Order: sequence, then structure tokens, then C-alpha cells
Amino acid sequence: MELSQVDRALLRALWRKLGNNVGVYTTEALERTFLAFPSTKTYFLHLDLRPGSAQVKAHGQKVADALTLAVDHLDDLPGALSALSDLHTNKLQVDPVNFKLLSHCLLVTLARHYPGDFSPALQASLDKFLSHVILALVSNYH
Ligand code: HNI
Repeated sequence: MELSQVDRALLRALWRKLGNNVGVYTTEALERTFLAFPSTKTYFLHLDLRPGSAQVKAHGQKVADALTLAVDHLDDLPGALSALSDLHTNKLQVDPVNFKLLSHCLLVTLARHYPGDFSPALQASLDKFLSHVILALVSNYH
């Protein structure tokens, strides 16, 4: 389903509120993903995955920057994310189920930190946004 103007406005307002902390929440989401869904760790065996790891934090910041780029390019997510799509599909060969697990943990993280903002409407818009990001990332799978 397309992102409506309301979805876009809610997302942009949330991102303004997150400010420089997108990386903090993405890192928490990664830590939750690794704990709740341990099979996801198999892609990161070369990194130190212990809670508080500087490597997970650095990776969280990269994922955060990609999500911020996506929020800034809601009209062309496949274009904005095409290099990342190539990386995840052809090079890393990430099984697409894993993207849902990370996005679930991102929703949980944001709900925990912004309970007052996390209305059902915001949840729906965020879920839609993350589904579009995932679609763009897996668009290279054949
Ligand atoms: Ni993902 C690297 C963005 C989901 C496994 N990933 C990146 C980078 C970005 C990124 C940005 C860094 C690229 C670079 O250095 O050029 N990843 C995203 C986004 C999502 C996502 C926006 C979903 C919302 N990645 C996932 C998932 C997995 C995953 C679900 C597997 C469970 N990503 C990786 C791996 C790397 C990676 C593995 C390489 C890490 C490294 O440093 O070696």
C-alpha cells in the first residue's frame, strides 16, 4: 500500500523528534534482534555482538543513516536504496525473513522510548514505511 500524505507527515515528524538519536534506537533494535532472534547473528559472526559493543553501535549508526536517507526519499525508495539492495541481496545474501525481524524490533524500541507518541496510526505508518524499505532492499532478489 502506498504511503499516504498522513503517513509521510507522521514519519517526518517522528524523525524530527528522534533528531540525532536515530542511531541509538537502531542500535537497541539490533541488540534486541540478536537476542530475540539469535539466528540473525549468523550474518555478523565477524563482529563483537555483546550488548554495548562499539561495533554494533557503529553498525547501528549506518543502518540509522540509511533509514534517514529513506525518510528523505519517500518518493523513490528503490532508487535511494539501490546500492544497499545490491549489497544485501548479491553480496551478503540475507534471507528476506530477517528484515521483518529487525523492523519488528525497531517498532518495539520506538514504542518503548516514545510511548506517548506511539499511537496505532503512527505504528501503522511506521510499519508501512519499513515494509517499503524492505521491498526496496529485496527488489534485487530473483
Ligand atoms: Ni544491513 C551492512 C542497512 C537489514 C545484514 N546494512 C549494512 C549497511 C547498511 C545497512 C547501511 C552498511 C553498508 C556499507 O557499509 O556500505 N540493513 C540496512 C537496513 C536494513 C538492514 C536499512 C533494514 C531496515 N542487514 C539487515 C538485516 C541483516 C543485515 C535484516 C541480516 C540479519 N547488513 C547486514 C550485514 C552487513 C550489513 C551482514 C555488513 C556488516 C559489516 O560491517 O560487515
